[in-house]
Order: sequence, then C-alpha cells, then structure tokens
Amino acid sequence: MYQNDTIAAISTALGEGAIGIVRLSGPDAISMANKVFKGKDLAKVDSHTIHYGHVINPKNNHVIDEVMTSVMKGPRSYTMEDIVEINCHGGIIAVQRTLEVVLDQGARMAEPGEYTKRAFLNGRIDLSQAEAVMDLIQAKTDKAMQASVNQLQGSLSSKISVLREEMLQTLAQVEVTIDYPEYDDVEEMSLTQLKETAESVKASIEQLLRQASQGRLFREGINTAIIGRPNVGKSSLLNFLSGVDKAIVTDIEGTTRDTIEEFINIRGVPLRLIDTAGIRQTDEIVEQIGVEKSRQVMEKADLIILILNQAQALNDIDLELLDLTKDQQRIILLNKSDLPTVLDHDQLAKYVDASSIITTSITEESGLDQLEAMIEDRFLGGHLQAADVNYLLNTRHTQLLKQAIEALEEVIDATDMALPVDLIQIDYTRAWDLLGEITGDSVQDELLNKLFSQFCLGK
Ligand SMILES: Nc1nc2c(ncn2[C@@H]2O[C@H](COP(=O)(O)OP(=O)(O)OP(=O)(O)O)[C@@H](O)[C@H]2O)c(=O)[nH]1
Ligand SMILES: [Mg+2]
Repeated sequence: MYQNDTIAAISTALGEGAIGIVRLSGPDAISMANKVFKGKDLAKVDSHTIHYGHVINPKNNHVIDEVMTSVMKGPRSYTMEDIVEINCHGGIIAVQRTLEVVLDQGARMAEPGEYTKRAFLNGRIDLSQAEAVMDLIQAKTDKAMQASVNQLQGSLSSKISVLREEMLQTLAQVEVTIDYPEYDDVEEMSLTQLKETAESVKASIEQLLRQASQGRLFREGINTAIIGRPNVGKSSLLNFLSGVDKAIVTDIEGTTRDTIEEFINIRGVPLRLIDTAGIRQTDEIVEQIGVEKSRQVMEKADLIILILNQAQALNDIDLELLDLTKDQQRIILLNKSDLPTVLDHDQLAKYVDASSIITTSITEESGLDQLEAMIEDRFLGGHLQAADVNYLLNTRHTQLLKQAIEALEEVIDATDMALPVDLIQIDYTRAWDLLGEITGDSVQDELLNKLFSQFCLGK
C-alpha cells in the first residue's frame, strides 16, 4: 500500500439532499468507523456489504445520526484500500458532525482529489482515467459525460499504449538489426523502419488531436457570439434561447453595453452563448469599450450568429461584419420578418451563401426552430457523434501530444538526412517518453499534486 494514513471527507455535494456520505479510506478506515458506529462490528462483516446503525459521539455516547454504513475492503475498492462509507441523512449538520467524530479518531481530512490520487498511486487507474473522473464530475452535457465515461474506461490510455507498443517494437527490431550486422544495408533498413513508424504514429496522434478539438467543444461548450448592429434583436435572441430574461431588451440603440453569457444546450449541442454590445460608431466611452469587447468576442468565437435587421437596408457596419466573419462558422439571421422587407436580398447574396441564412422574427417566435436545427446539423450532422468524442484531451494532454509530434518530425527529418541511427534514437525515445506522460508512466510528484488538487473534495 502506497499511503499509510487514513483519510476522510464528505463525498457528496454540500447542501440539502436526501443523503450525505462521509467516506474513509486507508488502513484504519474500518477500525476508526467502528469506534463511532453502533450496530454490527464492522471488523467482522464481509466486504461489499452495507449495515444499518447509528453514528455516535464516543465521548458522550450521543447519537448523531441514523445511518447505513458500507464496507469495501481493499484491494477491491475505488482506492484499492479499505473504504468505509457512512450514509447519513442529508443536510449539512449530520454529515459535518459525523465527519468531525471520524476525524477525532485520527483520520486526516482528505485533500481535494485524494481518493482518486490514491487510486492512481495504488495502480488501479492511470492518469488519463483519473482526469476523466474530474471531467465526469464537471460534465455539462450528456455527450460530454459519455466521452468522460469512455475515457474512464481507458479509451485514451489504450490508444496511447498501442502507439507506444508500436514504437517499442520498431526500436527492438532496430536494435536487433544493429546487433547482428549480417547485411550490408543495416543502417538503411533501420532508417526506413524508424521513419515508417514515426510517420504512422505521427498520423495517429494528429487524428487524435483532430477528434479532441471537437471533444473540447462538447466539454466547454461552443463559443457562440451573437453579433450585429444595435437594436437588431441580439439580446432578444439570447433571452429566447436561454429561456430566461437575462439581458435587458429595449428599443433604444446601445442597450447592451457589456457581454452577457449564458450556457445553454440546444438539441444536445452545448453552447456558451455570448450576447454582445451592438456594433456602431459611438463617442460614448462606455459603449466604445463594449464595442471593442464585441469585436474580441467575435474573433475568438467558434460560431457566429450575425443578426441583420431585414426591415432596414444593409449599411456599412453590416457589410463590415459580413466581411470580418467570412472565414468563420456563421449563421446569418434576417430578423424582424414580421415587419416589411427593406433589405436587398440580391445584394446580400453577394456576401453570404444562402444555406447559412435564416429568416426569423424573434418577437413572433418564427424561424427559431430552423436556427436550432441548423446548429444541430452543423455540430452533430453526421460528423460529430458521441463516438467521435471518445477522447477529451485537456491542455496537458494536448501539449504532450504536440511535443511528441515535434520529436517525431525530428526523427523523420533525421532519417531523410540519413543521420546515425543512435542519434535518431534520442528523439525517438523522447517521443515515446512524452506519450508515456499522458498515461502517467513517467510523471513527477509536483504534477500529480497539481492535477489532483483540481478535483473536488471527497472524490
Ligand atoms: N418587430 C420586431 N421587433 C423585434 C424583433 N426582435 C427584437 N425586436 C425588438 O427590437 C428591439 C431591440 O431588441 P434587442 O434585443 O434589445 O436588440 P439588441 O440587438 O440586443 O440591441 P443592443 O443591445 O442595443 O445592441 C426591442 O424593442 C425588441 O423587442 C422581431 O423579430 N421583430
Ligand atoms: Mg442587446
């Protein structure tokens, strides 16, 4: 066993709930729980059983709560250590008091993520699986959750392992060829083998990164900027799609001064919807700042919803916005369709593909179904199903993969230049090590502490 102290924490969210769980893990979990539990002798019960009883304060024998206590003996537990979970009645007081008496017995308060860290240190899960636990806790949509579950089951780790295995085999072959130089073309054969493997592993990593960038959209939400001139209905759209009156709507131009965000879910597609200040020339200082901010949001967005008022002619600002966003994923709304049409459709057609235009009236709630359908189609339309978001790479994974690609590119270049094999092996091995860091086969303590501290308490 890696750790020899026993930790305890409240493992459920703080607040009102039907039950709250105090969880202990470590060599003394059962004996400590036994001291505060009145019911069966937990030292004698079978593993993976649950028992009715009471938590008492051993100092004065007062009953703290009526509880169900489960016992899971290591190594068949989440941490691979002995675990006791005391299911108290929900609400903060009973759970807190139970934790207090457990700590009185000598248990140490667990740090955030420490249970998962122990599962990792004791070898039950690898690092990318541990990170998946965190994603699972934070998942905002079903699809993000599915991806985390896949990762928890080891989809990223097994993918990485396959690549490392492939690299190792080539390396072994190269070593063998070098040790038995019966042929004249040993060097050449080795170069070819190293190059082929480097290229194939590099291609696999690139594919992984591509899939993951779509995965990111699902985890963090698609940054969606609603932009347009003042008064076209941007805030009205935010309010409609989010179902709450979050933004102020008036017929005064320049109502929205600052960006307003709302996380929403449209037909399974998570959007981080950002309402922006209407863009126009203005001398008013607060509005100027708002307009500047709108432009920044627009640049960073994954999806732009550009609203035009079809009851007015296109003006310079509309044309500027159409031009600025021409290379981005965008949807153009021709809003206020309940009013007479003034906007020149032929003129607009010069700037936008008809397939990304939707005519709407937000006040009369028309055309909004089409908007939802288009969003669904863009992001789920065949090319981004849950199966494709198996890999949720975080920044750490992405960086390591990119560094591995760089090392592999050095390998490829070096083989092209026919450099000595032992020199090439240095970069080759570096790529192999970098991949190993993803699954935690070679990581430092500092990194571990940082990673696990991002977890919530009690997990
Ligand atoms: N007739 C009509 N009026 C609309 C429609 N959509 C929004 N409006 C009205 O247009 C006005 C401006 O709406 P907002 O949503 O505040 O516009 P905005 O784009 O956020 O404006 P700024 O915050 O000033 O940039 C309000 O009076 C809305 O009720 C529509 O489809 N038809
Ligand atoms: Mg507004």
